[in-house]
Amino acid sequence: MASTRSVRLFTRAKRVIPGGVNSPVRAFKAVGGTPRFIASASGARLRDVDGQQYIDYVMSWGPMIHGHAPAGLTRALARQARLGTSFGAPSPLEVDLAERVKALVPSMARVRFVSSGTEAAMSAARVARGATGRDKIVKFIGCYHGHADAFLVQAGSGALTFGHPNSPGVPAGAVAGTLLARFNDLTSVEALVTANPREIAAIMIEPVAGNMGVVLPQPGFLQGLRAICDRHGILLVFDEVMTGFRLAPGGAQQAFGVRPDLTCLGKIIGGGLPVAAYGGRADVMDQVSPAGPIYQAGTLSGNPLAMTAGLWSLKGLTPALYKRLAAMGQTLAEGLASAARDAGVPLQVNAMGSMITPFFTDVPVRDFDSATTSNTKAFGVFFNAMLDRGVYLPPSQFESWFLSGAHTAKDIATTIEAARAAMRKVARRKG
Ligand code: KE4
Repeated sequence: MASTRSVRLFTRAKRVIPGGVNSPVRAFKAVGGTPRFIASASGARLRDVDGQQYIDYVMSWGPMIHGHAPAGLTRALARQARLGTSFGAPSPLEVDLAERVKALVPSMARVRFVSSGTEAAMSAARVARGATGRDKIVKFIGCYHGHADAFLVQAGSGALTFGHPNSPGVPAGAVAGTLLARFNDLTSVEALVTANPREIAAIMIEPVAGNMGVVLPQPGFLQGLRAICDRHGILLVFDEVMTGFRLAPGGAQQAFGVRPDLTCLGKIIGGGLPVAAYGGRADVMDQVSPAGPIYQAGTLSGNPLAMTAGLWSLKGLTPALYKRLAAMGQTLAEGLASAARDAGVPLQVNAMGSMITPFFTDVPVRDFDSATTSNTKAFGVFFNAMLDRGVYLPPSQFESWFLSGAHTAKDIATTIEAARAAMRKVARRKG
């Protein structure tokens, strides 16, 4: 049952904040019930305002790869806060972090910090247009690149969850240059390139999609995009806001060995503080103001408090961490599949490392169309049954679960036990 304090807070919140939340997917609308208002978090756990604890698989939608409130991070932030939180002037910390990012993601010869993944993606698109002199961008149905106008076309994440992937308020002109391809379908990309000769500035993609739920690139798909871009003078942009530092220290581009021209980063890069970045080839990025004419700016970009969190977050990306995350991810994925099988619930589990999505469908999920065959009612029953058992999942079928270095084998075992009971409940509800 929802905690009473959360119910009262949600009522208050809705009087002053649209839908009572500051980001739609948090509102539990897709799964029903009252969002839990969180009082504190530590390690792999959240504690709501009534003291109820949960094993957390949202992890702030990805940033907390080391878990919540690690002591080293909170100490570093306390120290920096006493030295100042934002100067509006260059500081050594942003140079340190930019060098660290370049060392981990070698394709990023230049890095520009911004404060959200939305800013990173919209800036990367502008730079691609400015550098090529072309206006059109290819995106993939079901991928999400933040809420900038040009990308709110058949977008994923919350836009998909609430069924308004094309938002009101986005003028037709803003999306006229946005072309839609299908994930894992190179033919759909080639058709757009043929139909728009020398007009496409960039192909932008989540190299492992997370915003229609986790959807992996089929063998050769990313390599195929690279070849199409090379043949047609198109920039390949990897939106690694979610996959960056998550799937490997160098992100999906390291994991799959495909080098994009531009990359967007977010989430883990800020360790839970508002940091995102875009960057890539020097000949492209050196056209960004003030080095060049393409304008982009931000009051809090590179602020020392956020840079401190980012530096701490990236320092801890050790091989041992990724080994543990991959092992726990595999155990959890197998446990979910087994729980569904034993309960007779159709389930497809897509996973890579510490990103997982159980789709409530018997159709293998390889793109938006197959993802949307999922039974979202069944997911809602599963979600609430897990929440009642102290496991906090992303409140949408079309999101990725995230693990952290703070999760333990015991947490995974507890989660699988809860999933066995929750799957039996789904089966009874024929949700
Ligand atoms: P933000 O503007 O929310 O920082 O980043 C936008 C963004 C861009 N690109 C990718 C690949 C992303 O996953 C995101 C944001 N991800 C969602 C979770 N699916 C954020 C959660 C939310 O909207 O509250």
